[in-house]
Amino acid sequence: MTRAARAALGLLAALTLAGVGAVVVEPDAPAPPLPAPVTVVTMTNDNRFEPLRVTIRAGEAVEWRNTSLVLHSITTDPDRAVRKDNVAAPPGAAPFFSGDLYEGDVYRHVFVVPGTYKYLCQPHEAHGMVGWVEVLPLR
Ligand SMILES: [Cu+2]
Repeated sequence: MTRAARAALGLLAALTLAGVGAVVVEPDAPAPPLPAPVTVVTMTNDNRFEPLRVTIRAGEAVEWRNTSLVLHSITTDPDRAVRKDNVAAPPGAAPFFSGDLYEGDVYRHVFVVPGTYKYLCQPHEAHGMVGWVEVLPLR
């Protein structure tokens, strides 16, 4: 490979990692790593998850952003729920807990096990602050 071709490939890889442009791969070159898609859910001043339900594929992440002035959290852990039916996860999925999320904080979780997850915000469970993540199996 010429130096120019190598430089062009390097630039393409950098643009790809930055989420810019199409991926061009030479037939004999290994595919550059693509970042897994991230689905964003915001946590609002009126104690809601927006959107309420998201659907992703196994191996993808959901990123919760506290865009409010209020403390929120995210958990699927039944031990942190007042009502156990406010959380759910498929068999084999370990419960998770974000910890306290203040204004501007971000929490990301990668979902590996397909199935339906129901999660809550611990400070606002009584206000009905719950949400759902549907994780589809790999194609
Ligand atoms: Cu909350």
